[in-house]
Amino acid sequence: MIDLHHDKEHLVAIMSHLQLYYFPLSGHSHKVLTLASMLDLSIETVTVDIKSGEHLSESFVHLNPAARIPVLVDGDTVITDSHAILFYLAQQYDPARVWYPTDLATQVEIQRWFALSAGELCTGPVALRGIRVLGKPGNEAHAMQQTLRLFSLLSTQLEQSPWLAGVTPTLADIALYSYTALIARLEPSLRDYPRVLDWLARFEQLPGYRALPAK
Ligand SMILES: N[C@@H](CCC(=O)N[C@@H](CS)C(=O)NCC(=O)O)C(=O)O
Repeated sequence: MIDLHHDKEHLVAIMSHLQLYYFPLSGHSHKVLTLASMLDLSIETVTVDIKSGEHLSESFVHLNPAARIPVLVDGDTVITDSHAILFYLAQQYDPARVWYPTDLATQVEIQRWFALSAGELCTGPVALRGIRVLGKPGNEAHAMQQTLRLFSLLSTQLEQSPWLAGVTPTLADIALYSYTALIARLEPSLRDYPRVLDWLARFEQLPGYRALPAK
């Protein structure tokens, strides 16, 4: 049977010209590129060299007044913030509603993980990697404590379900995967969280999985 709705959406995706302003080492950008790859969307990347301060340029701040990458441009639509971009791509280009399912309970769970992704994930793994790998200033002990807190939360959830928002992978897993995997690679004590490591390994088997940044 031909699904006309699906075909129309697919056509929209093919005809769109998606551009992502990003930086190759950015985990927030990696989330977006992962979903695009899993949805089989073609997306042009535009590098913004945040190391040399390109994100502070007048033209970039015009695009995103918060001066942060990633930023998605889809025709006349500009979306900033990785979570808003994930939501947009899922609503616009995932007609089967795999990544942001229609049922309210799952949507609520995804929003809860988005909040943790903008909170504990940033004060923990993002900050810790920044200090250790990217030479950013910060309190390493605090970042480590926050990282352990997040791993504990992930582990408790994964005791109850194979994926963060239930029985199938969703945007919640995409939002949390990149920085969790990057920090697990760096910090040996995180190997004490086998459920989290198993979840990372499961995620890496999903069709369209995109390899992590080099460091
Ligand atoms: N909440 C934002 C955070 C984005 C973010 O922090 N991006 C970093 C790179 S990964 C950035 O642009 N940093 C620029 C700066 O540090 O001034 C999101 O999820 O997109």
